This record gives sequence, C-alpha cells and structure tokens, in this order.
Amino acid sequence: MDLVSLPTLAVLSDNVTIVEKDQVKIVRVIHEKATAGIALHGGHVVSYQPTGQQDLIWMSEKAIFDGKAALRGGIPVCWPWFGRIAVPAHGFARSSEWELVEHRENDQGVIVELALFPSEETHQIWPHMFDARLIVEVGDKLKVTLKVTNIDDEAWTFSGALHTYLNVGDITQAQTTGMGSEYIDSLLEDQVCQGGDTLVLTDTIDRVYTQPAAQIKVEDKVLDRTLTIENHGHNSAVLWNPWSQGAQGMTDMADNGYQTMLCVESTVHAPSIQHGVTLQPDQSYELATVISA
Ligand code: TA6
Repeated sequence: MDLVSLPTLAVLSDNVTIVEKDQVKIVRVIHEKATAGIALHGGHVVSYQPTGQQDLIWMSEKAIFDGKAALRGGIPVCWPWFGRIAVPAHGFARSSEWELVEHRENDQGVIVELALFPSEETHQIWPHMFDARLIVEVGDKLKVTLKVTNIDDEAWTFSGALHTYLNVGDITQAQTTGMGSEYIDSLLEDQVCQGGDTLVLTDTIDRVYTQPAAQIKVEDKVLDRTLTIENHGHNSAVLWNPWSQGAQGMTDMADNGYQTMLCVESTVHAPSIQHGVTLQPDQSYELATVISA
C-alpha cells in the first residue's frame, strides 16, 4: 500500500508520522530498514515493506477506509474469538478504534505499541474487562504481538488470530511448505483431514492446520523471493484464499484480488466461544507472528 502520498496529520519523530486515508488514521513508519503502516482502526498493519522490496503485506485495492468496516487485507486482529463462532465474525478488535500508546526507535528499527481497552460497546458484545496491546516491531523483520491481559475479577476465555494477508506475485506460482499434514477443512464441514505438506493452490482453500512447523515458507516464483512466517502462542495456522468465486462475493475485494494474496494466519483456534485459552485475573497471553523475506 502506498503510504507516502497520504496527507500528514502529525509528525511524532524522525521516523513516525500520523497520516490519514479517508476516515482512518495510520501510524506511518519510515526507517532505513523498512516502511510500515499501522491503522488505529482495528490495530491493523496495512503495509510492511523492507527497503528495496515489494510490500510483504497485501491490501485490497477496494478496502473500505470508513472507520467502521474491518479492512480487507493487511493483518486483521481477530479477537476475542476467531471465525464465525459468535457475532461479529472474528471478534470486535478488528473493527474497534485502538490508541497509540508508545513509539520508540533505534538503528535497528521502530516499535509501535497500540492499546485497546473495554468500552460500553465492547462490553455489550463481550462482557469482560481486558487490556489488549498490539506491539509492532518494524525492522529487518516484522514482528506483531497481540498481548492480552485479564483485568477482570473473574476468568475469561478467548480465541483469535493474526490474520495475515501475504502479498504474492501469482497465487498459482506460490508454493507453501510447513503447514503440516493434519487440518480441519472449513469447506468440508470441519472434517479432520490429512494432506501433503507442500501446497500450490489451484482453487479456494480454508483450512486450520493443527500441527504446523516452526517456520512456514511461501516460495514466490514471480516476485523471486521466499516469505518466512514464524508464529508463537498459536495452536494452529490457517491457510485461506477465497479464489475467484469468493472474491466476486466480496464488495471490498476486486474480482481478481485473490490472484495476488494468500492468508497464512497465526491462530488460536477454538470450536466455540466457550473454548480456547482461559486467563485468570491478572494473567496475560501473547500471540505473535514474525514475517520476513
Ligand atoms: O481465516 C479464514 C476465514 O475465517 C475464512 O473462513 C474467510 O471467511 C476469511 O476468514 C475472511 O473472513 P472475513 O470475515 O474477513 O470476510
């Protein structure tokens, strides 16, 4: 995503400015190692471009920056649940307004920290007290950490995902390895299946891989690079591409948008809202993804 031409609202340091795209404020990082953008709406990474490379992150050219809808593309923060096990789908974090709480920088890169706190609105959807932080480290690699803390006086349970949309040259020429063999197939009524570890997509896919390798790799023959994804705090990794029919059904994705994206997600998958990770009062949990080329 082109961040350079966006109007500047505030200059926070040599490396960090606040810019605006329609109704959405974006923390723009420009550092000699990389540039990046993190939207306050959703706490949503919209771009990460190491110097001299194309963006590693795919954003839909039809993404709606109205400050209400979740952005199509980037790294949506799905929390406090993943998927359609409750309403809204993928939780409220990706469509809530986050606050910038800190930014710091050195020769190696920039760290931006956002926070999401409970509000009347979140309480109506999910009646728990929480402190959610998104720590985005921009340097030779991109590290995104969702840190959630239970500040309630009773336990609560969550699932979630860092739902990364990777930018690829041509989906039919991108080879993914490291997903592991066992998966839950969302297209086959959540049947548990076994498959090969090396995948080149030729059709829609929506799978929760339950035993992914420590590193997942996407070899992109067109952009001539290999993306490496390392997840932490997850119990699975999701692989998703809507293909042409799915893209046609989405108002915020161009019909051919599916050709240049692939979602590889760091996921805490749970079959229902009662399942997932349970945090006692004062306990914290971190879900992270590290992406590099
Ligand atoms: O992570 C895969 C998935 O859950 C798919 O089932 C697919 O619907 C996708 O996320 C996008 O969901 P969204 O609510 O953003 O349209």
